Amino acid sequence: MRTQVAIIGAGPAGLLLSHLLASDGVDSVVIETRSRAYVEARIRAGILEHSTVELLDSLRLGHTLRREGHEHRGIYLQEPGTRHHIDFVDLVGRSVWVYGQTQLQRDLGQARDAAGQQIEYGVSHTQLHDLTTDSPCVTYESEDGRDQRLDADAIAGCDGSFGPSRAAVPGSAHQTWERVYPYAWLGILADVAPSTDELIYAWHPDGFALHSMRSPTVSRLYLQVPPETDVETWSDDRIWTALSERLGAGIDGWTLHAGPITDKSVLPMRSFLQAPMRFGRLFLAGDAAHIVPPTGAKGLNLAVADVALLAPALEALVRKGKPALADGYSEAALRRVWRCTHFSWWMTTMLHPTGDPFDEQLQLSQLRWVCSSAAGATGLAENYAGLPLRS
Ligand code: RFL
Ligand code: PHB
Repeated sequence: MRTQVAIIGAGPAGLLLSHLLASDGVDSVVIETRSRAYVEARIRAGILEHSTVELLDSLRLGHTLRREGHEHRGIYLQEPGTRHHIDFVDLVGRSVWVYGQTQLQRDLGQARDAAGQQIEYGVSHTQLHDLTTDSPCVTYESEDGRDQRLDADAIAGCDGSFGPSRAAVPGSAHQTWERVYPYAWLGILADVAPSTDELIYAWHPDGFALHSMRSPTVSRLYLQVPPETDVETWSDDRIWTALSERLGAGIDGWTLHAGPITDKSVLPMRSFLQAPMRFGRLFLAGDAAHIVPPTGAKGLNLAVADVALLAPALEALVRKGKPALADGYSEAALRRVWRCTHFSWWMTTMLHPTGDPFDEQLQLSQLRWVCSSAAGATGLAENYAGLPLRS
């Protein structure tokens, strides 16, 4: 098989890239290890930045999002006894949208189906070859057990944090940075109406808690827990009691509504970055190149921002033979990646107590400054609502 761009991974980065390339007249084939049902059911991100929503609108991918998603003006930040609203619209003129990654994944899948995109699910043994030549290729085994070879002008590694693309770059040709945080999140999905109109990020001496949501009838909530936590040690009752305490039951008569928990998992927290995001004819995008802790809601949005830069670069390279944008891709993408890496680290370290009394006082001092100073609140709003794409 031959195509112009071989895309490894049918997550948001891979599917959106194939969509952007097609609108620029570039052919691609997407390969994916998991089944389509698995990819579309994976519960992950929930917040889309302003620029992500604008991009989806501009590609006519925003109808369902506009109909079923929910626009939020800002977030609540709190410490015990005090809840403060940070209004992004007032501060920086931009909002965010609550829209599950599962929903976005389905929208992208349907749009690619309508365009006749070739996507192979259920592949295995994906390997990348000849990356430093003008004709790289990917080999893999298809779902029905046949050996396949996909020749291309370029390969887009959109295969997330455990895919083979990142590892295909020789150690001598890249640098990595990593921060592993000494805590994890216990995340639940519950069939209960959210107890808040906008997300609540709560600092609490027992640990951070977050009240997010997916729809008017489904809530998504998180608790800071030790990294080695066994999910079985957290009964539903224990989870709701901890959430209720940490999220501030009693603040101005507020209460948390409990309901049936439909999903429960523990998520490790780390920052990771591999640069450059290019090796020869291999271009990395999304989680394949960088991971951020979820506190700033940046992972999915960064994946979108990467492919918004990568698509025109690949179009110029493979259709017009002009390498300038491709040569500048990594540096341009990394500016935003580092900004989001810093913001995610900043939000994370402000909100997760580690038991050190000095650090806790610094966290509270910073939180109070963000809530009381226009400069502090604007900084958070600007980063959370998202910087313009291609800035
Ligand atoms: P994905 O979504 O991981 O997709 C990569 C795809 O590559 C496939 N793959 C392979 N395909 C072929 N051959 C191979 N050998 C392959 N190996 C792997 C995988 O099966 C997969 O389908 O990466 P992508 O596209 O870069 O998208 C990144 C986002 O998924 C990720 O950053 C976000 O989910 C992060 N994230 C959040 N981001 C936000 O912007 N806002 C949020 O509120 C937010 N919350 C979250 C999150 C991530 C979470 N988890 C579990 C990681 C909350 C959670 C809990
Ligand atoms: C989510 O809804 O899953 C979510 C929202 C905001 C975050 C992280 C996760 O910062």
